[in-house]
Amino acid sequence: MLNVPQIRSDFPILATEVYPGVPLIYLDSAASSQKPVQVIEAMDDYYRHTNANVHRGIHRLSEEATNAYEAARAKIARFINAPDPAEVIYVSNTTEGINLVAYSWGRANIQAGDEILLTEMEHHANLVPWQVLAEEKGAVIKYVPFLADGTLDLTAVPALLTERTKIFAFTAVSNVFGTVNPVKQLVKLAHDAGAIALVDAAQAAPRMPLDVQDWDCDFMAFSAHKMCGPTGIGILYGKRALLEAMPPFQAGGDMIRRVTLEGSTWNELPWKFEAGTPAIAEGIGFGAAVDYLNGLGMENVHAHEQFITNYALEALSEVGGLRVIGPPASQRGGVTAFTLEGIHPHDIAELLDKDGIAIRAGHHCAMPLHHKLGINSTARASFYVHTTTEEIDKLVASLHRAKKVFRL
Ligand code: C6P
Repeated sequence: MLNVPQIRSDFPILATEVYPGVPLIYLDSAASSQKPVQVIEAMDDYYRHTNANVHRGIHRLSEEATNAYEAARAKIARFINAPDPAEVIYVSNTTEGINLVAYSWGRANIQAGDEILLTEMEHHANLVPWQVLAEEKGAVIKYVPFLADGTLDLTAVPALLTERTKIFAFTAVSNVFGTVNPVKQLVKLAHDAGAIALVDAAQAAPRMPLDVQDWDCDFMAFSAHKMCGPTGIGILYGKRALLEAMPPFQAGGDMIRRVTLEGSTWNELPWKFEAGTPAIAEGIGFGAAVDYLNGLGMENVHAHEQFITNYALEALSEVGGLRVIGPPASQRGGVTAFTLEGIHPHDIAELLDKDGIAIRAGHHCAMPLHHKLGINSTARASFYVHTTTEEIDKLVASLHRAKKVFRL
């Protein structure tokens, strides 16, 4: 298990008082995680000592910056067990990673009448790029339904995968239900039907070990900022053969081999997909975040989340009128969305904030999921490596206070 007091001392922001005498209780890691000092210092060190552009200069600083930036890519490749760092493309976030696939692979491979399979629990980042593509190409989108407990209806998947299905894109962990989906099984079903599989790992990468070779997924995207790293960077993993066959996503410097006034040829992987000066400090910070999580051990991170989630679900069940959506703790990551009868989720979030507790309220960029449940929004508490049972107790006490304010 994790040494939580020691971990807490790594996160400077956890010493913040949100209001005088009111310490921060950060339960919004699923939106963006806090950053340990190791990540902050790696980025600070780059700016102080090796700041220069990458892949361009032959001067010492540029070489050092390039080495650090590419070393981070290699660490990320090992973190997801990618066979080759060239299959790891830096992107700005999960959203850009999925858009890259929809624009580059999608426009080259999807034709009128082809089918794209998604699920009803997707984040907008894994819905809208496919809707835009389908609209443009005259393709059809189908959705795997979710059941009342917030898990996917796995029995529906085989019939939804037809000979016209080109891609099955789904989330590994729901950002609302917290549901951990059976990725390996879903990828196999896609492959058996002749489709490729894309995994949205935005919520999985921070909380469990990832292995793209074991999953056998064709693409996978996630963001650094939800896993102790900086904003502005993420990765798209893709199998080499697919990436080689795809046209570039954006064009400009760095992604070319040779440019003449008549035309251009493309750089090799991964740089073919990385146009312009990249987020260098962020790449280095991403590498430091991977080092940090590896130091904790992803199995331990996962075990801690399960422990805290279990504790939270039990504690929340004692609040009258509170309804948690999603499956039991054994089937979910540390994301707990709920409604409280008689109080709007935005009012819950505002009252909790007065006690220093940061949660998210709204549709969490999953409007179709909420629509199916017949609600507009939920309140969501999300946990991470620094979350303690005392913080959950304070969440529950604050919810009781909120009910009193509303005379419930
Ligand atoms: N979900 C949340 O509060 P970006 O914004 O590109 O880093 O990540 C998009 C994204 C994609 N898929 C899933 C499953 C996600 O949870 C997210 C981000 C945040 O739930 C911000 S909306």
